[in-house]
Order: sequence, then structure tokens, then C-alpha cells
Amino acid sequence: MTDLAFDVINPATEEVVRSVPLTSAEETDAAIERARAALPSWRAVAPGDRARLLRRFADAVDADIENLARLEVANSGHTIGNARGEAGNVRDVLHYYAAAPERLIGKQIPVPGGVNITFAEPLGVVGVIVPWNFPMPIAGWGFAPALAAGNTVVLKPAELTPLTALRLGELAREAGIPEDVFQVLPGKGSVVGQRFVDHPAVRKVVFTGSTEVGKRIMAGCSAQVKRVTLELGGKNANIVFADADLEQAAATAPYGVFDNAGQDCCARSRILVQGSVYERFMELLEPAVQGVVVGDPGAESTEMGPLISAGHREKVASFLRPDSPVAFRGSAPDGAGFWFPPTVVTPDSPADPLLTEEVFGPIVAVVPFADEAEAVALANDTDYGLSGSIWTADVGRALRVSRGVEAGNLSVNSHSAVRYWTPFGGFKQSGLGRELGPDAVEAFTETKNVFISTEGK
Ligand code: TAP
Repeated sequence: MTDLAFDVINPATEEVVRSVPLTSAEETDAAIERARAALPSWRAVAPGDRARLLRRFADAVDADIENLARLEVANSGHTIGNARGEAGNVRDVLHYYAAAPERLIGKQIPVPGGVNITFAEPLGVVGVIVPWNFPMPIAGWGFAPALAAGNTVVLKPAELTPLTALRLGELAREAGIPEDVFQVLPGKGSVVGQRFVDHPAVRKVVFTGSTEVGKRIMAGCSAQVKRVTLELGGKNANIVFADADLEQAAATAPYGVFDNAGQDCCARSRILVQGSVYERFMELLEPAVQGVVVGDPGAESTEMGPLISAGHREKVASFLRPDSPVAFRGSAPDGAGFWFPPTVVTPDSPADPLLTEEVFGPIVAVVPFADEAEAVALANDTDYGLSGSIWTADVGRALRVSRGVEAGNLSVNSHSAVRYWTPFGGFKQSGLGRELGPDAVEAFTETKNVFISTEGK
């Protein structure tokens, strides 16, 4: 590997999949200039034609789902079932926002002396910075609404996981989206991503990643009052009340945290269980955790694959000290691959990093609580506020607790994943702004107000 290229490693086998050239700062600037030059023609494409191009892009993704999914299995170790779903999500998000160009409707506002109308104008060049944990969906949540609103896009995948993003760039071109309207620039965050922050032609940065890097991006963007959307970390609570369907809550809890090997900002990595049913819940949880099928991500029956890299496995493992209170663990293959077994811990101290930090791996902490007030207080005892689950048979309590937990995305009696129809984003240090849902396109436009005098003054 040289500084000019990055060897993509299959995390399940540790074999090199492909070497990918790294975009330099100069090449990034040139791509941003091309994206700026492409703006006038892209925003001039008639709304119906822009919609049709996005639908064609969606169809090209649909026709390539198996290939995209296999690429993700090889590059990221995602299970084949998940990877197909992720490629399908890109298709669906493109279809969903393909409806937007023809519905960028302004307002006619009653005013004296004339007519007042508003326009939803594109921002310009939008830079999308993607993390390695969900390379396809997170890219699509940024580029689909951005393109629909008439912006041009430069997209930086994570250095570790560029393969599906590069393929999506090819599919966009095959679908007829002009080359400079949507460009994929594999490379380092400190080089390519930093140019998105610093280059004045980039008018918005859509960043998904760690809270630490997100804060730096926000600070950098402030120099030009650059628009920014941040989707950051999470330390999400799965709250199980005594009146819940305990069998169902315990059977599903592992999948609420160990999906994608826990490398999920929405992972429910703290399970808060009402004290009166704690013992019973743990009895039910143990076989459920041991039943998680960990292994070859390309096999249809696999439920959890490896971690993304050797370095990340080391980081996850560092959360477990010799005296860590491990209750029980699932299984993981031996040999090549960055494997880590599903692990359940029961920390005593609220200050334990297992309870305060985002592990981003398959470790879940279980904590008892006494009553509803304590459950909400524990759930909120974190700087994060992204997602969470509430298990109860009492509808009133479900609503009270949903309103009490400071998080952007909650599910009752389910661990609902992100859905493209509904807004997604974080409270507190989990982020800024919302992606997806019916209003996401607004975040890629500026409102322009125009007054037309009918009285010649
Ligand atoms: P980060 O290290 O923050 O990296 C995220 C992206 O930012 C990567 O593409 C990275 O590039 C780039 N980057 C790094 N330094 C940069 C800089 N100075 N300027 C511009 N870009 C820079 O996060 P990660 O480890 O890949 O992802 C895990 C984190 O993402 C977790 O905290 C997780 O919770 C969060 N996440 C949040 C969400 C939502 S939707 N809230 C979804 C998924 C993940 P390189 O990797 O190439 O250096």
C-alpha cells in the first residue's frame, strides 16, 4: 500500500479485496470546481426530467442489488441479508426523493401593494461525508435529497469502505446523471473531507460519524457559516418494564444491539430492566444471545458478521477489563477475521465507560431500575440522544416515557430501524438537523422571498 492507494481488506478473511486510489487535496478541489461548474445546467433540468433521472438511478441500483450487496459483504462484513436491504434502501430513498423536484412548492403570501412568493433554491455544491458502518444507506440519505433539490454532490466514503459508493457513482452515470453532478471521491477524512469543510464552493456539509469529528466539522464550517447536518454517536437505552411481553423483549434485545456487530449509531447498547423482572429477563436473554448466529457474512443464515478492522476490534476489546462484570457471551469463529462474540455485561457504577461511552461493537450493558422516573432519568443520563426502545403493555406509559426520553427516534415494543419515510436525527450531542422523511429536501434548499409590486413602487 502506498500513500496514493488504500488496500481494502475483507474483515471476515483479512484478505485484500482491491486497492483503491486515494483522492488528493488538489484532485478534491478540482472535483469541487467541476461540481460548481455543473450547477447551472443541473438546476436548469426541468423538474420532471430531474425526477426521471433519479428514478432511472433507482432502477439501476435495483438491477444491481445482488452485486452491491456482495461488494458490501466483502468490504464491510455485513451479512448478505442486511447488505441486500441496504442496497434496497438506496433504491427506495432515490424513488422517494424522485417525487421532490416536481413538488418544490413555494408560498404565495398575502402582502399589501403586490404579490409575494417564495422559491426553494438549491444551495450549490453539497459535500457528503460517510462513515464505514453503513456505507450505502447513509450515502443515499445525503445524495438523494440533495440532487433532487438541484444541488450537485461530492461524496466521500470512509477510507475503509469505498467499494459500494464507487459502484453507486457508476450506476448514476449509467442512469444518465451527468458525471460532474454526482462525484464519488474515495480518500482520507483529513484530506478530502477537510476540503469539503474548507472549500468555499461547498455550501453544505452532510456529516455522519463520530461526535468528536463532528464537532470539529461544525467548528470548521462556522468560518464560512456553512450549512451543516450532523448525524453522530449514540448510547441508546432499551427500557423494559415489568408489564412488557418479557419473552418478546428478551428474544429481540440481542438484535436491537448486535445487528451489524453493534456498529450502529442506533444500537440499543444499554438495556434498562425493571428490578422486579430483572432475574427473569436475564434468564430469557442468555439463550437469546447464545442463539445469535455469528459467522461467514456471505451465508444466508448468518445474523452477525465480524467487526470492520483489527484496530476497531482492539478498541472494542479495550472496554472489557479483567474485572469487567461479564454475565454471559455468545459465540464467534476462530481464525482469520475480526471476530468478537456478543457480550452481556452488568456494570455497577454509572460512571463505567461501558455505560457512558459508545462501544460501537457487540457489547451490551444491562442495568436494573426501580420505577418509571428512574428509567427515564437513567436513559437521559448521557450526552447522546439518538434512539431507544420502550417495552410495556401500558399505552399511557409508552407515551409518557417516549415524551420523557431525550432522543430523536424511539420505538415502542419494537427496535424499529431507521425508516426513510420518517425524520431521523439526534438530540443533544447525537447530532444537528434531520435526514429522511417528507421534509429532508428543505435542508438542501434556501428559501428566497420575492416581492413584486403591483403599484409600480
Ligand atoms: P469518524 O471517524 O468520525 O469518520 C466518519 C467520516 O468522517 C469518515 O468518512 C472519515 O474519513 C471522515 N473524517 C475523519 N476526519 C475528518 C476530518 N477532519 N474532516 C472531514 N472528514 C473527516 O467515524 P467512524 O468511526 O467512521 O464512524 C463511526 C461513528 O459514526 C460512530 O460514532 C457512530 O455512532 C457514528 N454514526 C452515526 C450515525 C447517525 S445516522 N447518527 C450513523 C452511522 C454512524 P476516514 O474514515 O476516511 O478518515
